[in-house]
Amino acid sequence: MSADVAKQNAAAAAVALVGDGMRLGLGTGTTAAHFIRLLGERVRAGLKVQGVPTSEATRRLAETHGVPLMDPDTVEVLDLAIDGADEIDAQFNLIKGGGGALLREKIVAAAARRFVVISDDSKLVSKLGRFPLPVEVTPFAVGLTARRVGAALRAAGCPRDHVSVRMAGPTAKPFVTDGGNVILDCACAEIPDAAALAAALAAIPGVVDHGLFIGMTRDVIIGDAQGARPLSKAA
Ligand code: A5P
Repeated sequence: MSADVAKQNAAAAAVALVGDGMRLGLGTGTTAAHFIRLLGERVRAGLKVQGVPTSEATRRLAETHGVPLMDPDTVEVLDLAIDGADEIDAQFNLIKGGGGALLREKIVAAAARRFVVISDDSKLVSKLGRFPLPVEVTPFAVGLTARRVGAALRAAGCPRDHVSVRMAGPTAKPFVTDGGNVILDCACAEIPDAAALAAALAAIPGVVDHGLFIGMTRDVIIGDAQGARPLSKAA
């Protein structure tokens, strides 16, 4: 079974949650792209929604599929946000930001009454941290900030503390986010206490935000070859 079919099935289950008149957060990544494409089909069939995209790539995709967009500045609350994830633990804490969109993804998810994560089962983990944790930082003094991020990983008991600036394209220039920042990818191997590391990273000057989404969702939909199943959060 291809992971893409599983992602499509998870996205289809999420599209079924969308009702007329909803204001939606539109995630970033390959799984969210399936959601946007399927949402576009429903819009063409008459569904009325407005979306807030979590990246410029998602904005372009939504426009391509005819999904109406609203100005993020005017948002008070969104009815529903749908996005993928890089890792999901049993408490539904997440690592996100593999696509470099974590800052807008977190702003949009936090503005939603309901944040639903869609995925195939490869993203389910017992402990977060095998996927390198993305941390978005200002370009100024990036080496200094990276060293402080490494110290935070060590203080949090992570077995590894390798921090590297994400590069983009064949020119080997740093990847630049939609917000004009850069991403530090943190190879930590395992994060013993994700909430504690999240707080430590947020306290470092120069860190704009990080890819740990702690306690932000109660809804995960896992797609497979046959369809999709909602997961229950462990007690
Ligand atoms: C984007 O910055 C990420 O948070 C994505 O949501 C995450 O990388 C999942 O991507 P896929 O759906 O492509 O696996």
